[in-house]
Amino acid sequence: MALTSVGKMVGLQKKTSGIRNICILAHVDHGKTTLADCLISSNGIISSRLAGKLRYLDSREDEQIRGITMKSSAISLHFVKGDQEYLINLIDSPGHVDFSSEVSTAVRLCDGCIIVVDAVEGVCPQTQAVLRQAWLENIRPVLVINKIDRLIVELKLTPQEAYLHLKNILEQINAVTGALFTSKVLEERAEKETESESISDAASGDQIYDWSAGLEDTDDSHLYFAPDHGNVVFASAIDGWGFGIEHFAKLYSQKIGIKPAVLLKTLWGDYYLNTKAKKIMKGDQSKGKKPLFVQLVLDNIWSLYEAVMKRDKEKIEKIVTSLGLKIGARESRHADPKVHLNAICSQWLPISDAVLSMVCNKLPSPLDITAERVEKLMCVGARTFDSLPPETQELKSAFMKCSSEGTAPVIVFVSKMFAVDAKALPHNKPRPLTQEEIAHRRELAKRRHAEKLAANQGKELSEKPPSENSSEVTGNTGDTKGEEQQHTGQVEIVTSKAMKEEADNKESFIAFARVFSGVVKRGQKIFVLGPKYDPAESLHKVRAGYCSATDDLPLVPHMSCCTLENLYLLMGRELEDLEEVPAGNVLGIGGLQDFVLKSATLSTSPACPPFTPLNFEATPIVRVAVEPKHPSDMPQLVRGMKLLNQADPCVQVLIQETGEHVLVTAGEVHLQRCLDDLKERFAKVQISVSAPIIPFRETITRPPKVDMVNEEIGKQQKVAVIHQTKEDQNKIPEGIQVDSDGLVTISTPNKQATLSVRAMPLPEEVTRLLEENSDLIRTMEQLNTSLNEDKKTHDVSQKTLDRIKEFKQKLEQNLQGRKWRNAVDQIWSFGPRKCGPNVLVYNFEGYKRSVWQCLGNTVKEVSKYRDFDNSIVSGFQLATLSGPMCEEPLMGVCFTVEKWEMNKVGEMPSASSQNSEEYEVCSANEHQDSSQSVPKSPEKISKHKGEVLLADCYGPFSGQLIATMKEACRYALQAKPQRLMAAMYTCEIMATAEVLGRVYAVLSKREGRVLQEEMKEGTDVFIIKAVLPVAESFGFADEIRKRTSGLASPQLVFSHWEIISSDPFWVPTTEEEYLHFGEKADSENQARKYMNAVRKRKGLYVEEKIVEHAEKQRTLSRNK
Ligand SMILES: Nc1nc2c(ncn2[C@@H]2O[C@H](COP(=O)(O)OP(=O)(O)OP(=O)(O)O)[C@@H](O)[C@H]2O)c(=O)[nH]1
Ligand SMILES: [Mg+2]
Repeated sequence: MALTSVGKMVGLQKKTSGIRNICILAHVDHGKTTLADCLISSNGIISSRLAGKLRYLDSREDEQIRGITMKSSAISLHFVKGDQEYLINLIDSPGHVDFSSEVSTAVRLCDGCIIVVDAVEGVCPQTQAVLRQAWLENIRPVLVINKIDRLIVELKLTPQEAYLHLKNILEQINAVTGALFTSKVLEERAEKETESESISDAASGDQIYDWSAGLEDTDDSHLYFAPDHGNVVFASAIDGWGFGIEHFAKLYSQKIGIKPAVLLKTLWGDYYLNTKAKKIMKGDQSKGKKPLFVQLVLDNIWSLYEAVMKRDKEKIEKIVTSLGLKIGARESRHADPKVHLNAICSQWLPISDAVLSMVCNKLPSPLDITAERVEKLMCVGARTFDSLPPETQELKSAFMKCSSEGTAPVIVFVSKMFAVDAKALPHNKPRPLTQEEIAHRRELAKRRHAEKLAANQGKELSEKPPSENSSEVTGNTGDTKGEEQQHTGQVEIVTSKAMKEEADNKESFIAFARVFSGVVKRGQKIFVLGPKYDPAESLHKVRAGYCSATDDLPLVPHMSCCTLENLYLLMGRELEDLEEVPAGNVLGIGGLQDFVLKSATLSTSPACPPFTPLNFEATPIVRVAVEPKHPSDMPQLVRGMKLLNQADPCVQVLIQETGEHVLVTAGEVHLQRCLDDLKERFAKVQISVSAPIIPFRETITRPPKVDMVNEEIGKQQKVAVIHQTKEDQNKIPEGIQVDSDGLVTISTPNKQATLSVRAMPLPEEVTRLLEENSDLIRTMEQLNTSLNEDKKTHDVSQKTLDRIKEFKQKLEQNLQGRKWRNAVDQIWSFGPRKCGPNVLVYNFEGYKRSVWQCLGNTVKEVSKYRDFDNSIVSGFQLATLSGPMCEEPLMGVCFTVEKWEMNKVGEMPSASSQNSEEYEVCSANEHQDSSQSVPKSPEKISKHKGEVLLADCYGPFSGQLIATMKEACRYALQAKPQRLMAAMYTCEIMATAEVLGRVYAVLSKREGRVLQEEMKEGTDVFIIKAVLPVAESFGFADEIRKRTSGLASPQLVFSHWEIISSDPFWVPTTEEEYLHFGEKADSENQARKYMNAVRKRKGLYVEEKIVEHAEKQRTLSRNK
């Protein structure tokens, strides 16, 4: 097929109803890029022989070498179906978990997606993950079951078995969709219920609670994948074939004389053909009947494969002629039967036709965007759509219309920035000339030639021919005279040299974007709205419709104005210049690198809200520190890291307090790619990389009941008095009282305040709850801050309030018993960073400010504590950010402040006095009394208080309080048994029975734990689910691959934190323990090993005995 010209594409871009923006999603290696190749080859961009081998969209070198996709990339295809023409903007995405952020960026720009599933492997973890992502973005999926050839060639299934296997896969995938759907319906129903509840408050008390009510009256049939709905294609991308059942329904309706509609309904399912009666009967397989699908479809494919693989020439000939195909001699004589097969199949059942017509039929055009999706895109965080300013709400109709009229506001979303070599930009490279241009040049050259001849004849040689415009002479038309060629050649060299120099040291960033409304034009001015931009606050500052020069743009937070320099059509490895792009299209935008970091919303209307942030599934967890090999290269490295940060949606680049430059990536493969990019593209300097920095968490546990040799504690004699005292020595702080129950009491250096703090481990479920709801906690924090500052608060949606209430309830359910009484109501703060998995609880009289303020019942706090409570919270934040073991963040700890005493104002002694007992201590009640008794001079008091509290030799009082609180928390923590927590990966490994043993060996060597092992139905593949500490995971995937000769390949996904059961400070104290471990206990203590490694890395003091008794070593032979 001929290449489609850019002009044609531009024409198609204007017909919005014929546009399909789609992405291909799947688990790693299920054949996305191969499928994309087949679709691309239908447009003549690559030859059909190379389709599947080239992997055209894997344009990076490392993608080709490793054979996995790492970046999503887009290409526009032209497809004709009947008399309709379509423009398909196709995005290929990576399947490896490390790159799941690339999937998020792709999904946001699309209206539909093709889910690819390997017919052998079936539904894998990433298949579920991408289905969930598609679901979260409200985009419609269609299914391609790929690699059916493997069922024939590798598994050697019979058609009947293959049918059952395929049916099974469909059921699995529909089960995943079903689960997503059910959860959503239930949620919606709950919402409706609360609404109606508030209207008719419990009118009928004896209503029966029927949880399935919502499910029954919702039609969900369109959600499921079913071949008879036309949303499933069976394919083998590598062999170039694929079909939907309508193809066969049409074919056989003529042959056997049954209506296509009937066949379409019965071709998939338990139906069989009664040949005598010429009827289709519903039947079961127990009667030995072949289902229609087997009889009419699979049998044919199987026999074709058999014939070609066995090189049965006669049979092949028969099939080929009966199908009316023409196979070239080259293919039919090729040594590899696969080539022959590919030639036959791709003519018989061309995969691109099947897939693209399914896409055009079943997936929506940009015009069909749903109101639900629009509202979801426009409402950030706790906002409701109704709370947006009216101008903003009006924009919804622009979204829905997706209009390209001149008056429509322009709305564009940039989902990621990607770097291209400046040399690859269209205006920097010579492009092939179109026919018209060649003709035009020929004309020019002829004219010039004629002029010259005429000049020669008229003997007027003094005038040179007028010099040509350099932009016109980049190619060689083949028709010009040698003289002109020289001339043009020179111009070309000069311009290209200058460009080359410029391009050499420049990476150009292109924004990967989609136009949701209006027409973007080159040179247009547009607002760039950051994720925190709030139209409600800023709209009045900017005149509506205002978007002129950047200079006099009023200062509006999170908003800037820029010019769209270049617009590109994304064509895989190539980019094509465009002048304008109408609504509904995916495009590349150049010149935004100074305005957009990773993603942004662009609009001509300042009323436009920023789009909701992308849903990222992966948690960046692998950290390394990088530094240049030559210290003088530091500036380049810093610049390079900045570029890398911009070019990758998921990487984090940090500079730590220690001055280290740290990269945080999603996994090993991602890390490798980032380092390669840094070395070769962005920094171009030699770098050295530290060993991965493994994150830990610190926590405390309940005191153990048994000791290290499983003896009950307290029954044996403690013998290790030496250890005991030494341990205590470490902990003895001056002026700090620790009672037997772990309550720590400590005073500020100026003795003005005394705090008592206790640390307790939180139940596991509570920690998990806190982690899951960290976003909610952050929202609560924002609400509370604005409440405290008496700022006008945002309209909080009822939904958010309900979520907060529900969260509180769940906490209450999990924190029961005497020691947690009132704890939930008295939660003061979360930490670290005010949203972490630790809590601060106050448990003293007279204080009332809790995190639940935002739920309404606010009490204005007017106690003496008010001025300083921030210091206490800050101290807690600091303490939870780095624990005493190895300065890693805490997790699952509750600190209770049981006493907070402040000396009575006005009786301030000098700070040097040591005797704190003398001072009168006031409780909150007393304070209230005293403030009532001296109501006349509040200023005086505060002035006095301020003077005394601030002026002492220990520095500002608030600072002292922070430090004291931090110390108190640390000692409280040390009074309890401390433990390290390790980050854990889960992984799913697929392995065949032969290599199973070796997989287990590797797992146990690395402290992995197998959770589950099951056999995949119909295959000899085992699926092993295991957890593995992140600390032991480096090189794990490689080792497994090597040990199993590439048969097993795990993907590691961060799952949770787990307490390491051994005590890092443990030393033997009882007789049994001495017997078992020896005096030094120098056998492995995993927790201590980890702890010391972290301390060493951080340059902290490590208590390690290297040699205890130095003895001269002697060899026996010398001794003789
Ligand atoms: N037997 C068989 N192999 C296939 C088929 N389609 C793809 N493959 C092979 O599967 C491997 C992976 O294919 P890719 O297209 O790179 O897979 P992918 O889904 O793009 O992988 P990632 O992008 O890394 O997630 C390649 O070796 C392909 O040759 C098929 O239909 N049959
Ligand atoms: Mg790929």
